[in-house]
Amino acid sequence: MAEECIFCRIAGGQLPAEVVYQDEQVVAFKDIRPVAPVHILIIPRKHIPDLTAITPEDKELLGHIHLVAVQIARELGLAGRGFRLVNNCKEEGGQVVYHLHFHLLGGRQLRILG
Ligand code: IU
Repeated sequence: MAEECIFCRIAGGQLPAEVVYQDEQVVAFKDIRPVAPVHILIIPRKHIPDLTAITPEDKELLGHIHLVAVQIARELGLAGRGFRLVNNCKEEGGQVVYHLHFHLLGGRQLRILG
């Protein structure tokens, strides 16, 4: 855990969040500034600053994050309609919080990225 990392503190329960799913490896919670009717962040408990910091050791974790995303999407009725799973990587990718996270977005028609 990185002491100064907000998402590590959310994962550790030291900061509040609307958690929708958690297990030994990941925590999923509602984004505080949602841009869609469903906007959930899925984070590993392990502190990984951004996507470029992953290693072969994280293969199983990354697969697990995707399985959790689909499970949450199903539970929220999005699996049939569709949704988006996004990672913003570093400055030009629009990353603001430097703890790896995936945005699960849905509940409205999403536009092509650009
Ligand atoms: P980004 O991919 O790093 O740009 O996204 C960070 C997201 O984290 C952004 O959508 C924020 O609204 C969200 N967030 C949050 O849900 N809770 C927090 O305490 C903080 C940021 I700081």
